[in-house]
Amino acid sequence: MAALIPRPRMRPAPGAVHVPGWLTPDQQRELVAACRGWASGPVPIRHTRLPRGGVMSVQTVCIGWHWQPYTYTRTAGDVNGRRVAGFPDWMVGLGRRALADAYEDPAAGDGYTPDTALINFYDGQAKLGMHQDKDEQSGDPVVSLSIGDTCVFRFGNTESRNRPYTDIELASGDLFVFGGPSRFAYHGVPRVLPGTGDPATGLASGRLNITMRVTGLKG
Ligand SMILES: O=C(O)CCC(=O)C(=O)O
Repeated sequence: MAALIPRPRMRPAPGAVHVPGWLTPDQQRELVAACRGWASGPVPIRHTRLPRGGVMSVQTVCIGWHWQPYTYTRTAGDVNGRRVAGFPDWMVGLGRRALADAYEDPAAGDGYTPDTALINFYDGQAKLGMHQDKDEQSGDPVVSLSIGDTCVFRFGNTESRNRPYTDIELASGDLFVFGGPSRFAYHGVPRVLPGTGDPATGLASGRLNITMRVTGLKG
C-alpha cells in the first residue's frame, strides 16, 4: 500500500489557518448523522434562491439562525416558515476547540460562542462563487469543517473576488478557520473532486461543509 503523505498545516493569510485531518473518523460519522437529521427538518435542506432569480447549486440547511440572501432570521420564510433547529452546546464546544487548535493557543476559543451554522451539501457539480461572509454583525472567526469528497477551496483577499488568492484542497476531516484580518476575505469553492470521499463517513458521495459563525444578533 502506498504511504500516505502527511499534509502540513498552512496559513494562507494572517488569521486564516488550514488544519488537515482535524476531525477523527468517529467525529465525521457523528457530524454526518447530525447533519442528516437537520437536513430533514424542521426546515429541510434546499437550494437557496437568490434575489435575482438564480438558484444556488449547493444545498443548504441552517441551525441556530436561518440564512437567506442576505439576512439571518429565526424562521425560514423562504422555505416552510418554521423555526430552525437550535444550535447545540456540543457544537459550541467543537468551535472553541477548533480555534484553540488552529491558532495553537489554548485560550483562542475562550468566549467564542457561535450561534449559527450553514451546512452545505455539494454534489459533484456544485460550486460556490467567491463571496464574503458579511451578513454577521460580529467579527468573530468562521470555523469551517469539511467531510466527504475533497474540494478546491479558493481563499482570497478582503478587497475583491480577484487575485491574489490561494487554492487549497480541503479533504474529509479538515478544519479551516478564518478570523482577524482574514475574517472578511472573499472565498469560494470552484470544484469538488467526486469519488474522493470515504463512504465510511456515512456520506456515500458528495461533500458536506459546516461553517460556524457568530451572528451578533439578539432574539
Ligand atoms: O464549502 C466551503 O468550504 C465554504 C462554504 C462557504 O463559503 C459558505 O458557506 O459561505
